Amino acid sequence: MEHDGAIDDLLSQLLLLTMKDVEVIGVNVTPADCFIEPAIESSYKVLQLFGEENIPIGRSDKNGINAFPNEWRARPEVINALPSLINASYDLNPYSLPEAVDLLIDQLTNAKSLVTILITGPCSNLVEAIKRAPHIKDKIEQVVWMAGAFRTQGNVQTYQHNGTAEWNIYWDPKSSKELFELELPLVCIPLDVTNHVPVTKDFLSKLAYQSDHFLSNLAGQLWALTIDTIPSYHYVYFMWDVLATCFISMPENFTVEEVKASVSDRPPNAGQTLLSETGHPLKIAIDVDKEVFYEYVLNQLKSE
Ligand code: AGV
Ligand code: CA
Repeated sequence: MEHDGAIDDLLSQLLLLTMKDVEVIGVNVTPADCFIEPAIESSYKVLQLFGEENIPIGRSDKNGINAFPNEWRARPEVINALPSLINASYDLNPYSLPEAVDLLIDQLTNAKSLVTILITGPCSNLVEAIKRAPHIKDKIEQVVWMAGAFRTQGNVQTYQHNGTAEWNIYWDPKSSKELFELELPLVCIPLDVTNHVPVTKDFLSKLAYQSDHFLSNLAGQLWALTIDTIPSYHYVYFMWDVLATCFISMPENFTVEEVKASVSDRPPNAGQTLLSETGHPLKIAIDVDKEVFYEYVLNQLKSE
């Protein structure tokens, strides 16, 4: 798993660890939608909840081309102070961890079978890993990436930009463009489908009624941090990464389309994913069975 430390990235890591058929062989953290030290701490604490602290964590020190707002990056710091995580022991030196690209190359090189790469942040580590060690391409079964906005507006609202891009691509449009050009077996879970699954009060209410389960209680605390009061699209928190994570275990509940697309790497639409016949083949999810999805998440969070 490649994540970038935001609240739904941590929830996604947690959810992935509840999936009985999934063996997680490494977690890379990139300081995109987070600052790195607190994000490594929470990532490690989540592994520890499952007794999985032997899963290696890789540390990325990449700087994106277009940084996330600091207010968003600072939010994950709160995670480590939550009642369910504050006392989890944390005896890890974040500076002693392997570098993310090295870890990715090592884990893929040594893998005995094909590997699925779930990316819930930018794709910069993967692209650099393939440049440095092209042989790892043959170890990739599939890349599942929460990224893009194909037939809908983006979620980047900033200077020098026309609002067409999704943030995970916009952070590093150059690597994103290169990833599409590599033509890997790639499935994007873009805003087109994540827009269907907001974090609703109804969902949080159901979650709270099952909060005697430790994971439900923790997840409820995490999602509560995402509820903003301003009722505009840009303040709605969606199940972005959580939906992409569910694609790993329930792909049959998604509608997937084969398309051709490329990525713009310059203003005013840097990071826009453009559908065109001259683009590169990939798959995009365009719909999901919402009821099944919300039910599945609630159910998995009852496992501890
Ligand atoms: O564009 C969605 C990506 C997902 O990987 N992230 C959040 C998810 O982790 C960026 C993002 C978009 N809007 C945000 C974001 C918001 N309002 N707060 C924090 N991050
Ligand atoms: Ca993310």
